[in-house]
Amino acid sequence: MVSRRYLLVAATLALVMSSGAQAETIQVTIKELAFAPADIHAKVGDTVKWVNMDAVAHSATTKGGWDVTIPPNKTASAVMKKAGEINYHCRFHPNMTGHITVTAP
Ligand SMILES: [Cu+2]
Repeated sequence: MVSRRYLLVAATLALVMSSGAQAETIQVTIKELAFAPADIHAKVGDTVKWVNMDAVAHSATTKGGWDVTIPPNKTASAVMKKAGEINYHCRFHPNMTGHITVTAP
């Protein structure tokens, strides 16, 4: 006979598995005045985390959108809130550019 406890565990597991993918954190390294990788894919709800390995501050700046400053040897992040194609650049070094494709979760 199947125990009540077993059924509860199975039901909970099914619920967890059907709730979809967990939000992820996608890491972008900044080194020698460049974003690497410069082109990433994310889902709505995911976090993009920039890791600045340079001795100078950088930013991930979008036109009319979010603006994240990443101090030297520090990290900073932004949550992707809506689907779309995002072009970003560094406020301090405009030739530093990156791109994020954000898709529905
Ligand atoms: Cu920069």
